[in-house]
Order: sequence, then structure tokens, then C-alpha cells
Amino acid sequence: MSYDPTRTPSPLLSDLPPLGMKASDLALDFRQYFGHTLGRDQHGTPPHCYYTALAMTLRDRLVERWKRTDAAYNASGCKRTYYLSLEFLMGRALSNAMLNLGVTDGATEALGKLGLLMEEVASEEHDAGLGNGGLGRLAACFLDSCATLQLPVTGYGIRYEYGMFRQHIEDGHQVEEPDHWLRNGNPWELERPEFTQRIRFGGRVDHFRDADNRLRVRWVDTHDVLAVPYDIPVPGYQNGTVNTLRLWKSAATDEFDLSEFNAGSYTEAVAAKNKAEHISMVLYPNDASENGKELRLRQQYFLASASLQDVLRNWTRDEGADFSRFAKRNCFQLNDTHPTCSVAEMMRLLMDDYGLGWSEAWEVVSSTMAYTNHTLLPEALEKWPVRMFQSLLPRLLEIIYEINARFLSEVARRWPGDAARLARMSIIEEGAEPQVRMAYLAVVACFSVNGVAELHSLLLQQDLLNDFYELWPRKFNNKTNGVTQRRWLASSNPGLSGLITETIGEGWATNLQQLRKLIPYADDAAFHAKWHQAKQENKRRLAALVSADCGVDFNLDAMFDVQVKRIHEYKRQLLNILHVIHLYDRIRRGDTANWTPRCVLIGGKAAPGYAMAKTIIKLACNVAAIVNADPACAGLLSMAYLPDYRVTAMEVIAPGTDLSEQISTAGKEASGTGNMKFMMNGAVTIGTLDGANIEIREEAGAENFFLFGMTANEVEANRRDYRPLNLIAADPDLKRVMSLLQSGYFNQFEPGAFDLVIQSLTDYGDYWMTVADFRSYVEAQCQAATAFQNREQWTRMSILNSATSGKFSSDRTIQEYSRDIWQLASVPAQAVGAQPKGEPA
Ligand code: IMK
Repeated sequence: MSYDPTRTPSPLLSDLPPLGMKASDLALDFRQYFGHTLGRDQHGTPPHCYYTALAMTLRDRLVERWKRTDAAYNASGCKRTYYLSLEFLMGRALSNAMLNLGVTDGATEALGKLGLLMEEVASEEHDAGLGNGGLGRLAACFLDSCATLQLPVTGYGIRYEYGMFRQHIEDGHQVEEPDHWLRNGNPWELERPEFTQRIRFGGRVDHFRDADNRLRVRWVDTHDVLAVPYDIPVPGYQNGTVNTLRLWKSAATDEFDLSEFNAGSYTEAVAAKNKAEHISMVLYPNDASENGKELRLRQQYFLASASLQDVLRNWTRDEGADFSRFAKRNCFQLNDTHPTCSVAEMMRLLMDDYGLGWSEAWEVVSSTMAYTNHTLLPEALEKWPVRMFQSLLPRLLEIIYEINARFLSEVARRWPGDAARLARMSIIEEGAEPQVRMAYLAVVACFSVNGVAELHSLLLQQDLLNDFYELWPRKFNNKTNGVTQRRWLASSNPGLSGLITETIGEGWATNLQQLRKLIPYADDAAFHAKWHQAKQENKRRLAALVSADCGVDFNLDAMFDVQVKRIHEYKRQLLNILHVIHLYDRIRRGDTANWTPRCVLIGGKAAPGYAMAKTIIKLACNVAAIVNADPACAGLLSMAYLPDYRVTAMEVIAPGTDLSEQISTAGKEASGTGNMKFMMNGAVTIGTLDGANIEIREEAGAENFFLFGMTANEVEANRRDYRPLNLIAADPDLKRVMSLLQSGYFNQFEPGAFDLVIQSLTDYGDYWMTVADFRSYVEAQCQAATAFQNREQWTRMSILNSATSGKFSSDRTIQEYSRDIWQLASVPAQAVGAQPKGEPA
């Protein structure tokens, strides 16, 4: 068939009749996909095919709404925001799609008629684990809220072939296994090769004069790779909006196939092709720590360049090279410094490709880019060696130098003669190995800089970025994190959400402050009984998970005491373990009068190169083994280490938790978001005055929160003459705990296994001040234990925590981003089935 360019495809291709939403409609489509598209029948079919058929059935309904959303955004000419992030920890999409389409019951009924169980079918979905922890999951919650609020926000990220590794525990040690999450295909993604972008690396910069004798710059002799987009639908809650998450996959350019192959260097050509495809191969498994690998910088530039070119392609298609109104219509939110290459890349594209002058280009960049900081920890602040930048991104380095020169002259004007300040604030850190400080680059270029909880934002202004705060106080602002109640309450906790809806109506799903209507029920006996019953059912689900994955039996009447998060010294899982050892010691000594039975659950992944974190996992496992095997502990204390903590596990864990452990060294946890999921589900927090804990306690009331430990100010003030050995010697309980550890009680056949941990607390000076907070932690744990014995008191606290969690909806967070930074307006999509305006029915 020859291609006739004058023939236009029929409008029938876009005017499709609306798809039915009833159980019978879903069942029919399911059978089509299952029987025809997947070519299966009821015999010997791999179970994931049932899941895929259901996902395809739902995806069609999402695609309908996706196109209408896109059309509405285009027609309105609205301002848009692009959320740039190296991580999107989406988890599973199926239940979320059903909830948001409002077809959960219909789809369950449809499967039932075909002899299938929704729970089993849904369990076939792999988590999209394209993130490490809080930062990546926050991006996912934000997308959910943006779609629900009908805000034109697009996520841009990387389609890692391998997401976060799967964690096994063997003999108490973490073993990592690659997560090939795409093995059975990904029914949610739509490949869009027509929007492929070309990304350059290496080469050199060529300065020349063009025909008009203007100085121009060319970046030449580069090694290019392609960025191919895959779009994932992001549905809003029952509102017809479906936004986009666009993930880039790297691919070799065609030149590899042609020139290099033809030149006869076949194997080198294949190797080069491989290298190109490596960029999107694997997520770096480091949370709040950096490793400085070149491939990581490649990933960062790859994301920045592909996404910006994509946005600019759309802009210039409609507006040509006129950027005067660009900032009115576009905004970029940088999720930490990871996408900060964008700053220099946007300058490059505007100047070198679109011919703008420096000032014009800078005006565009500095009025469209906004930066969110997610940590104060120095080990997580990104710095890239100038040498690496020079060889990988020479044109970007030139631009960064120019940004820095202009910036430093502004500093010099403001503080004449202050050389120390210039050195402190320079984007380039001088030294044996000069480095580019990415956070400074972001602060200099962005019009907004925000932290993720009140304390964190305050510390950014007072400490980490104080020089910049003095220069530009108005750039700085706070946006306290939040989580989406659709996933973290409505979908994951049907028992409690059913009770809540039956009591106060369903408005809370899109307005979480409505949970406050539960406050009057905190003293209602009948409501208490139902609340407790829902919690017990959730504890049963959690206990089943623990039993299946850890082989440990949890007693449903015990207090479920849970700490799940990445393993990091600042999060102080070690403090929790020391407390368990202390409880064990008390049981051994017969000090069990008025005992509250307790089941301690710890879970989380350690970065593969983080030796201390891995030792902490091993210690937790060994302590658990000893405690669980000791008949003296039966009915009083159990402990389990949950392997492979991930989004889907948290959907079972948060609803079944009584006590939420948020025990970081004050001033170190930027916000925390797990703390909010627990609170929403009626867990009570034991925590330090750190991150969002402070705001959680403010909302819940001090009497509904177990507070302990030093404040951030005390931590820094006490550091100077801190002597952990003296504190250990002065505390008989801690002394016994340390003796047990030091005697090898928990590692009888593994000599030296815990030396690292013991030394960190003693010889190495206990940097995270675990010892300093031990006594006050034990006391707060006693208060929690006593409170738990009074069911009425505990249930009251549980209800009040959930009832006052409204602030921690990511809907609130996104409304603040939209109001203060993005300045977006909602743009509703036309309902499916409705006639377009102005056209006859
Ligand atoms: C995390 C912080 O550690 C959490 O406190 C916070 O709740 C979450 O971000 C969301 O704001 C990963 C990081 C990071 C810095 C660097 C890297 N901060 C956080 N995760 C690589």
C-alpha cells in the first residue's frame, strides 16, 4: 500500500462511543482481552494473565478520560507544572484505578461471575518500585492529588528497567535481588516513540560567529542517546481527570546500527549500544545518601534534557521562538537537587538552540524553576566533581561557571570585601577536587526554595542555606508534606473507611479535614466498639502477613509496635532494638508486673553499600530470634523483621498498627511521611520533636502523642561535651543492655558480628545520640504500654489521631504548592458521554 499524504484519517478514529461502566460491560471486555488479545482459556493459564486482562479493561476507561483531560488542558491554554523527579514510587495501580473510576464493586462482581477472586487477581501486580522511600512516594502522592484537584501537572521521570531491589533475609542478613518488574509486561504504560528526544553526552564546545557575526556556541562530537517516552495514566478521584506520568527509557540512536556497524566494528558498536541502554537500566538504591557515580549524573541529565526538550517542543509548536509568555504558562518543580541539571540545560537550549541572549534566557529559567529540598544531611547533598561534568557535559559546565560568576558578583556587591562569604556561597567548591554544589545551583536559579516540614524549612533558613536566606529571604517557604488518603485510607483500610463513611459521610475522600467530624465520637461507646473491631480485623491481616513472611506469630491482643522505613542511623532503628533488649532483660529478671504484651515489627531496606545499616538489620533479626525462642517471653514479647518492605506491604501495615515509631534524632528527619499514614489509620505515635512529628503532635494534641528525647537545639548544644560512656555507666538499665550486647549474647556463633554497632555507641562517640535519648524513650514506652492497657483510653487516642490527621492530606500540600508557587487553576475535563460544547447531539 502506498502512503497518500493528502488522505486524512477519519474522525471515526477519535469519536468512539463511551465504554460501559457496569459489571456486565467490564465482564465482557475482560473476556475479550483474556480470550482474544491474550489468547487464553480456563486451562493452565498463568495467573498474571487474569490481572493483565482486568488491567486492560480498566485502562481503556482511563484512556477515554485521559484524552479528554488532555483536550481540556490544550483548549484552555492553562498554565502547567512539570514535576521533575528521579523517583516515582507508584506501587500498584489496579485498586487505585478501580477506586478512582468508581468501579471497585462492579469489577469485583464481574470477576466473581467468572469464578475469579479480586484479591487473588490483584495480588498478581508487581509494585512499580521506581523509588527508594519517602521522596519517591511523595512524588506519587502528589500526582494523585494533582489529578484529584484537576490541576494540569505532568510528572517526568525515568522508566527504570529494574526498580528498588527485592530484599530477602537469609540468616539475618539482607540479600538483594534484582526487581525485574516489567517481566510480565506493564499494561498501564503507553509507548510514545513519536515523542522521542535526542540526548547528548561528551564531545566538546565550539565557539564561532554565525552569518550575522553573532557569537554562537555549538556542542559537537557528542555521543548521543535517545529518550523514548512511556506514558502512565494518573487518574483523579471520580472526576473524569486523568493526568500523565511520562517516563523516559534510553535507547541507542540509529547511527549505531548504520555507521558503526558498517565500519566493521561490530562488537564495539554493540557495546556502545549497550552503554546507551544502560542509562535507564537501574534505580540507584540510596536514600538520603549519595554515591557520586557517573552513571547517576548521566541519569540526571538524561531526565532533565529529555523533559525540557519535550516541553519546549510543545511550546515552540504553538508559539515559535517567542518565550516572552513562557513563564506565565509553565513551571518546573525540582524534586530535590537530582534534576538540577535542568537549570543549565534550559539555559543551553534557549541560547544555543533558540537563539536567546543570556539575560532573556536567565529570565525564563529563574521565573519558571522551583526547588524542594528534602534533607539537611551533609552526606546526601549532591556534589559532582568538576572533572566529571567537564567530560560528560562540557557545555553545561561552561554555563554553570557563567551563572556562578554573575551570582558571585551580586554577592560581592551586597557584601563588599567578604571573601570568606564568596568562598562559602560559590556554586563551585574549591579544593583538591573541585565540585559543583547542586543545591547552591538550585537555590541561585530558582524563584522558590522550600523545605518539607516547618522545622526543616526553618533549619534550612537558619543553617544549611543561611547565607542564601540573608540574600533572598523571600525565595524561602515551607510546604509540609502530605499523603493521599485515597490510597492510604480509602483503598488500604476498607474496614475503617467504611465505618468513617457510615458515620460522617464520604466527603473526607476529597476533603480530609472532614475527619474532624469524628471528634465527638471519641467518647461514644458504641463507636468505640466498632472502631476497635475494625482495628482488630486489620491486626489480623497484619499478623497473617508477619506469619507468612517471618514465621512469627503475633498475638492480636498485644500492642503492635511498628517501625518501617529505610534503615539509616539517623532514623535510629537501633534505639528501638535497644528498647526490645531492655524489655527482654526485664522479662528475664522477672520484672513483669502489670506487663503490656507487645509485638515489635521492624522492616526496611538498607542501601547495599551501607555496612552499618546492614549490621542493624542483622542485630534486629538476631534479637528477634532470641526473644521468640525464649519461653519466658511467650505471651509477653515477640519481635519480627519484615523482609522486603514496600508500598504494598505498607497498605497492610499502617492499618494494623497500634504504636507508630518515629524516633529519629531531632533535626535530622526532614519530614517523614510514614508517620502521617500511621496517624490517618488510627495509630498513636511515639516520637521525637522532629520533622512533621511536631505538626502531628500539634494537630493530635500533646495528650495523644508519646513524646520523648532532646529537641533539635538540644542535640546541637549537647554535642560539644557529649560523653555516651558516662551516660551508659549512670543508667543501670542501659548498662545491662550494653553488657548483653557486648557479651555476645545475641551473636554466640558469630563473634564480632555487632562490634560496629557497639563501637558506634561507645568508642565512636554516638553521633546520632541514641544513648542520650534512651532513658526518656524507655519512659515514653512505659507510658504507651500503660495507656494501651486501658482499652477505652487507647481507642479514644486512636480515634482522635485519625480525626485530626486532616492536615496531612497531600491535597492540602498540593493546594499550597499551587497557590504559593505554581499558581495553577483547576481545569475540569468534559465528562465521558457528554457532547462537546456547541456541537449538535
Ligand atoms: C526524604 C526525607 O528523608 C524524608 O524525611 C521526607 O519525608 C521525604 O524525603 C519526602 O520529603 C533521598 C531522599 C532525600 C534526599 C536525597 C535522597 N530526602 C528524602 N529522601 C537521595
